[in-house]
Amino acid sequence: NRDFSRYWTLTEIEDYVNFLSQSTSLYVRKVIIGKSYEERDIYALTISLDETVGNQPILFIDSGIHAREWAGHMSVLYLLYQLVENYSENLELLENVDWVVVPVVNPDGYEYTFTNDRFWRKNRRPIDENCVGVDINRNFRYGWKAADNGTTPCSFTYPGPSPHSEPETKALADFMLQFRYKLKLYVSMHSYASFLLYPFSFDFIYISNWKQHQELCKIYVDTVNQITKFEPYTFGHSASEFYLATGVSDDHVIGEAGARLSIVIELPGGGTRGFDFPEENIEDLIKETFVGLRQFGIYVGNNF
Ligand code: 0X9
Ligand code: ZN
Repeated sequence: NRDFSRYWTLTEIEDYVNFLSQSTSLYVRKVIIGKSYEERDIYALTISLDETVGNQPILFIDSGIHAREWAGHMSVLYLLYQLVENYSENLELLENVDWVVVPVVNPDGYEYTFTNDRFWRKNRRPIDENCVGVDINRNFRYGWKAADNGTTPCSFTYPGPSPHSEPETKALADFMLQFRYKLKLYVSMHSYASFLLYPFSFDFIYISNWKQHQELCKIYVDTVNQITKFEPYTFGHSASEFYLATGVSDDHVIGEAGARLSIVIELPGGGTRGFDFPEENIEDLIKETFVGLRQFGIYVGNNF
């Protein structure tokens, strides 16, 4: 399955990842990093030209923390296609960078958006008689509940009873630690806003290397805006120019996993509610997103 003109089911995604992990032209390894609440595998693909991931600076990218943000999953799958199947055209992205990719952080939620509710966001762990799900992107330990946003279990940004209470959060957080200090750039794919965010989210404070973050955001935004068919991008500081959000992965990776750079990509919106980006445009979107992500790869290769 290599049809990038439509959305893929959870099974199709896993089949493709399994297929890619059989590559013999470079080192592609599928790592099971944990299980979801409903006991689905959560997996990563590591991609590098030599056997050891981490000999080169690592670019770590995830998608699917939020179930309904399907454009993110597809963008990451297309990136994997370019890095693995089309590697000979992308050698400059592999010679100086090792890639670690988690395409579906929240498989239970993703499945649920196909079967029950297209706009489901959280995971699928029942919390009380009435409410299901924790927002994985409020459940990370660094800055967890630093600002009380008064959420209840029914809220769509419910942070969970304690940090890393959710198996999906714990899987991602533990797995990241393996690459501590080798992690040069973390990218988390979300939608929607046509906006790039840099830390911090949990408070109105700036990260020490905010200028470097701005430089990198500007490269992505300028590159993609030249070719985009969708709402052009802007970028800015997460808490002050987007909104305050605590316990997010992009803060956690800086605060607890030693990453140097951390960026959230809020892809362009579309459809009826922004998250349901139209299928007829998905191929154009993921191709232009790859042009931006390519710049990230080149930047990491040149700067670390
Ligand atoms: O709120 C979120 O978790 C992210 N946006 S989304 O619409 N995809 O849900 C953004 C998280 C990062 N930072 C800030 N919100 N400041
Ligand atoms: Zn999101």
